[in-house]
Amino acid sequence: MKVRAIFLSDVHLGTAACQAERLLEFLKTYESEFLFLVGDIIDFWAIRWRGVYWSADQNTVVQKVLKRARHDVKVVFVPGNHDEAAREHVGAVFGNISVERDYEHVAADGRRYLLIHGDEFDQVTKHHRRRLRIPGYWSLSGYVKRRLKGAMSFVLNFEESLLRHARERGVSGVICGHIHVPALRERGGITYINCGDWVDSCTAVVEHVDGRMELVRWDRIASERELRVSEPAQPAYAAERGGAERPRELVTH
Ligand SMILES: [Mn+2]
Repeated sequence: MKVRAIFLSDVHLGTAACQAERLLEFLKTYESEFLFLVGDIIDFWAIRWRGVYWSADQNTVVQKVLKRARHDVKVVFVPGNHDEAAREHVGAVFGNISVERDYEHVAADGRRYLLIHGDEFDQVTKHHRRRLRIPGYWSLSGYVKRRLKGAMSFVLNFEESLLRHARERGVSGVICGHIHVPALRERGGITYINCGDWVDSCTAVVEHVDGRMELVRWDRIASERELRVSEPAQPAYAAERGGAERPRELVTH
């Protein structure tokens, strides 16, 4: 399927938790003019503390991204906190991939979106996790999964901070990642979009040729396909916009 842009975050290559096989299925299905990597693509943090886990599928993900960059797809990498070493290279171009601290993308409908990983708006990561050597997503996953007091307010505070930042920057919306809670919703005239991740939720965001943004839940699509193999072809994506989402449903391990 041809879309205008693909937005991915929190792939966590280099860890056993990365669902690279699912991401490859997604990338086989979607082609785009733009590919935005919104942070925590390679998990240097986990590699440093736990050692590297690198599968053939993870290798193929990297190859596919580099190949797209070579073949006229504009690829932009906005580093996150797990690949923050790349932040030292902001402004540089590697293999046709430009590295940016944050990035403004103008959608086909003229709406401007600020792309930012989001860790600087997570007060817990900012002040505690680095010191305690706890990687953000693991503790947050467990936190949300166990429905601990404060998990929901953590998510809402994060969204609120990103929306405020978008408003200050005068953009129509923000596209981020970091907390592994996929979302696409409007609040106060500003669109909050979180790409989710490829550890728990297997989600990505795509911009259609008319500028419409869509949250693609690849896990759901893949399991529907498996259930309906004998039925006629299913749509290649599930449209879903807005609506409140309960984060605990999105954390599956
Ligand atoms: Mn992160």
